[in-house]
Amino acid sequence: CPFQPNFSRVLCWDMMLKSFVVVPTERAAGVYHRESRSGKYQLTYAEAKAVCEYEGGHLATYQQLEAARKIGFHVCAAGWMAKGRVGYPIVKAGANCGFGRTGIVDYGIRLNRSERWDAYCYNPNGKECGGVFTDSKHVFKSPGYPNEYENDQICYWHIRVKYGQRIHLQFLEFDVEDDTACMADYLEIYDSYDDISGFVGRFCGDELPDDIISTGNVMTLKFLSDASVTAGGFQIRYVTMDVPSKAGDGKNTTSQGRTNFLSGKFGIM
Ligand SMILES: [Ca+2]
Repeated sequence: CPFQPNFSRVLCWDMMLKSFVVVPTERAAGVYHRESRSGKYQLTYAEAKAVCEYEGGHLATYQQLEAARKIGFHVCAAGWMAKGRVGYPIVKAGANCGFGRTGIVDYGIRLNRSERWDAYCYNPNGKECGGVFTDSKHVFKSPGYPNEYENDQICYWHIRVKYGQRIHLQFLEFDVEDDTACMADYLEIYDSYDDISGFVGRFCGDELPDDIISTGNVMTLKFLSDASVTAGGFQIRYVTMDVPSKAGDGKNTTSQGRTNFLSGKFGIM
């Protein structure tokens, strides 16, 4: 243990997680949020566990959720964790979520396992359906790509890059069940930490959307498919842009950040 040679390895690891030491990305990046296709707060503990296990992972531990939070994982929805614990990760304090605090909002170990919440899974080798990404570039693929995605998917991708950087999204392939209002299957893009604020657009069909450039250093992508009809899926690349630019002015961007969402005022680092 670099701090206290007498500490046990477990305590040391716990201490390192709680300290400034860089959280191993691969450990944190395997954490993702799941909700029932029928909406928020529909999963019992057994169901939440089954959701994660069905995808080859397991319910995230409190420590894994906190590790993910430290690299920017922010979700305003309480979910089951391992051992029947419930909570959610807050990076940016807000009046409407997390009681104005940051950290894991911890509801503790629930005695009643029939309560219905969302789920936090951990699976570093899972299919490409969500997680938190801090690299300077990455290509998101719809689950199962290049095969068609399956029915009843909900994936959240959280992009958190360095403070001062922006995120440039480029659609490489795009084919999502088409309907006029994108009610069936869709990809939504948010210029914010979560899918509550900063809505940029909802996309479906097989036309490649224009590039999108964030106003800050975070973005959230949400993909949802309903119970019937699938399609080819998508590949979306992001790269970071170091130099603050006048994103939103260019004709190739559809980002519509609010006026209080200006460069340099919004960041997690
Ligand atoms: Ca569909």
